[in-house]
Amino acid sequence: MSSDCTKVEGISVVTTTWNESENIAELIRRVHLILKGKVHEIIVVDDSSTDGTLDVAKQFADVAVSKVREGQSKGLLYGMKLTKYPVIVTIDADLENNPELIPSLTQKLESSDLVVASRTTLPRLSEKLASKTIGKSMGVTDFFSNFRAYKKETIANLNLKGGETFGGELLVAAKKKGYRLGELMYEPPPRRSRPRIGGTLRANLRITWALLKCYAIYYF
Ligand SMILES: Nc1nc2c(ncn2[C@@H]2O[C@H](COP(=O)(O)OP(=O)(O)OP(=O)(O)O)[C@@H](O)[C@H]2O)c(=O)[nH]1
Ligand SMILES: [Mg+2]
Repeated sequence: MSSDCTKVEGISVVTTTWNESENIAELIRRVHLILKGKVHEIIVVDDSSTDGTLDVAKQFADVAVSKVREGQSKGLLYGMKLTKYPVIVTIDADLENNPELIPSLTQKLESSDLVVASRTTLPRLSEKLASKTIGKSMGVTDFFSNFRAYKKETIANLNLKGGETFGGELLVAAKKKGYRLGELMYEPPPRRSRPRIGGTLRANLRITWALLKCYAIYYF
């Protein structure tokens, strides 16, 4: 890997969507703007949105594919396997992850194999719990943040065992393979009022279940 991951070798930015037609064009615009002059591509994996997200993505992204709805983790892995550059950035499509941080994120790959952009404030109880438990073992505050930069080899030969783990398994698998995890802290913009993964109770239960699955994968 060259010392400047952002300049020489190219960056593949991957996002997954489910009904993000209001946000996807703006996300792609901001990614292109911040990576202007750098070799890059944007890949959108849409899980059969019903609001026309795919049509918008096809207009602006380099690659836009549709598949059956299987959740964010499988969507991310699917998209990562379509990438052509050695540096991969994953980012949520809902504009809660500032694309403007991508250069700082990829720059940190000089001293790590995978870098997580961690929010300074974690909104959900389950996310705080993950941070204080498995996150401590990983050295990552925002364990379920999918705003990350990866050297491509960290995801090679990776098959998800846990199903939907909101990206947790990707982190655990990389750690188990001995890759170095880094972190970039950032202050997130305000969250939207209706997250796709469910309201407060449902989201907390789903995230806690994902946390248990990640622990099992980490230790067994
Ligand atoms: N491919 C795919 N992507 C999904 C699915 N559900 C959510 N996403 C995407 O995953 C990203 C995160 O979803 P959010 O609803 O923002 O979940 P969250 O960020 O944990 O929730 P908030 O913190 O409240 O925003 C967004 O880009 C969604 O469009 C899904 O079933 N399949
Ligand atoms: Mg979100």
